[in-house]
Amino acid sequence: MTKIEISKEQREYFNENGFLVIEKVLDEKDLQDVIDELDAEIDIRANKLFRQGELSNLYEKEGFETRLAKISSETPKLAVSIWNGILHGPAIYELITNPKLLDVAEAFCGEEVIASSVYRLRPKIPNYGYGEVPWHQDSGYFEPYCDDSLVMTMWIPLVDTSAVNGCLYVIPGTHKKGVVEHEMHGTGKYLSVKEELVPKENWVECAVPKGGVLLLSNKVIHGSFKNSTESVRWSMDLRYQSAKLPTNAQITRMEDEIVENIEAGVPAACYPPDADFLVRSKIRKDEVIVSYEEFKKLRENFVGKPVTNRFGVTWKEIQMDDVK
Ligand SMILES: O=C(O)CCC(=O)C(=O)O
Repeated sequence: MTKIEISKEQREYFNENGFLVIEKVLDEKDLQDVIDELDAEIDIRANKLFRQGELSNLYEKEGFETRLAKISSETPKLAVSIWNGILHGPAIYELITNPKLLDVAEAFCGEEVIASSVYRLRPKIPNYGYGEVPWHQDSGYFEPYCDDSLVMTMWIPLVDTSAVNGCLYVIPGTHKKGVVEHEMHGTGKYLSVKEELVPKENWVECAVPKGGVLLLSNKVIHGSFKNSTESVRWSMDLRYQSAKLPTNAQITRMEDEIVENIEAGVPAACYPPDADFLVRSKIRKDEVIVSYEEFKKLRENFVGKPVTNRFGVTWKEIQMDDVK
């Protein structure tokens, strides 16, 4: 397989703006396995809701882009039950460890690449409030200790995205100004940059086509708005960092790597609630997670620590209790 190369111009663009769109990274097959896995989950969960009398129709004739939208017009329960990082099937594991994505991660984060379980599945349902993600910096959610390091998000659409179906918007250059104050968003489900701190101009619409990847710095302000179509805007956001940073991945630590030190204020990981794992390495080849079974075990057995509450507000990710 040919290695994905990042040009000098792309690197400079990312450093200058805090984001970069790369088209045609993933091919149809890379994404189809994830789509098939999601289709199968939707089918199982729709049948359960149907048997429980919470759904009047299975909408079996609808495709990937519309079935969950139809189901959600009757109940948000199915969408919420697969939202965020709940699912961890084999295709999701294959996507996180896809060599093309790891080439990109390596180009920015270095040779020792850690993937984080703080990956999220986001089926943005038409006209569903929680689907809009307010302006934020990912670092607002992470440990302050990692503010000045790169924890890269790769935002991966599973369908073509545009302003109409709720693509991402970024405010270029905001990653250079540090982490600004966030508050709890009205939904109680997200942090959002305080309104007066959000630049009012130069919002860039990132209409990423399927197969493309949007790279985001952990400090660039970004968010997404309403989906005004009748289809679901499906996407996943994955995260990668260097093993030199704090990480709870079970790996041998090298001399130049930062390990947890409570007295010195060094956290266990940049996002301690979720499990990190080594996905590419030159010096610890034997410690790379190479099988779905290992990944699954890690996801199921990991007990995380809370993240420092730096803004004094508590928020709770969307969960089933919200849709009773
Ligand atoms: O997918 C979205 O709408 C929001 C994603 C996001 O904010 C993120 O990946 O940090």
